[in-house]
Amino acid sequence: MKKGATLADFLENTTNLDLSKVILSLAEGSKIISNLISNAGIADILGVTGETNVQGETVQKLDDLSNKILMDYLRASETAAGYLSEENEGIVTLHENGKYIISVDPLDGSSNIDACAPIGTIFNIVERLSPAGSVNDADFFQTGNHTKAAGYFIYGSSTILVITTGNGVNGFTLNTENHGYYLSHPDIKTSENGKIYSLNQGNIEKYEEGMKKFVSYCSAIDKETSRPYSLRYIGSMVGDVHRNLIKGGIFIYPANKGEKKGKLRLLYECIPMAFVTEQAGGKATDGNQRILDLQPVELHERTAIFIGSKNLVDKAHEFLNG
Ligand code: AHM
Ligand code: MG
Repeated sequence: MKKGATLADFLENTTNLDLSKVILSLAEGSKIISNLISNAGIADILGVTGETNVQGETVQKLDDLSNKILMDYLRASETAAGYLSEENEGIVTLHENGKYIISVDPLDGSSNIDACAPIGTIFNIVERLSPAGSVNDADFFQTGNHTKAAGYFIYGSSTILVITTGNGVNGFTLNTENHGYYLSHPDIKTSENGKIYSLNQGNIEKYEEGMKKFVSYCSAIDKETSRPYSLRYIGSMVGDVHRNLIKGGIFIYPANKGEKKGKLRLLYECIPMAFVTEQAGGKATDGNQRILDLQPVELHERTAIFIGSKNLVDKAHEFLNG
């Protein structure tokens, strides 16, 4: 489809009506979130709520607001059946007759809010398995191979929706004047090679030997392979993965001494980002298996992740296994 197409037109041509309704309701919610983020300092919604979420993490006021906004908009879509969020302990039935199950990180990288750095909303959509009525955990425990649509909204210098319905990746920029999403990045393909590595290098002493060696490889001088690579780490998965998707690179959050399964959540962070990345020609693993092949067994479970340019992920594997 040509640049400038609306999100609604794009969805009409690429997916079914029920799934479109879910995606469009997420897009409407994201517009409210984007506006709140832009005006956060004035509206006095920076800072924390004083509560911790189910994972023991500090809840920012905007985490909480974003979660409520997305739930409300999804409920209004009527085709969304169930909702899982980083901010809710359990699953929520939105519509007993709904068809889709949505797992969301409402505001990823939220510790960056006060610093005005890019943050995002990540979503993964699968079809429900249960019959009409309340949804159950099994509806959510589907591997990434069952994902029907996934993507993220990045709230950065622009607000952009990057989405796949399993047929390539497209980016839509939010027009701040008429509040529509328009196709600005058609058919995004990520480079096979990259010159950026993104990880929390401050944790290096907690990394396993193979990881330490991979970091040394990235920072070593070698003209032929254009090393050293650049280290770029925002601390916002959406910001880091988006930059690497556009420019080529690898983002890693590995298992380490304090975090045996890494930090990032499988259902609403790693699976959707992996689906987008694979659809753009990249690769995503837990250091061993494809992220999309991992069988979820807990709502908020974590996994290590290696994601981005194919050859860089393969190179990291060489060090992990050797
Ligand atoms: P959040 O979902 O609570 O915001 O946490 C996830 C974020 C990711 O966006 C980012 O990649 C990671 O946490 C950064 O963690 P660290 O500060 O340990 O490097
Ligand atoms: Mg997150």
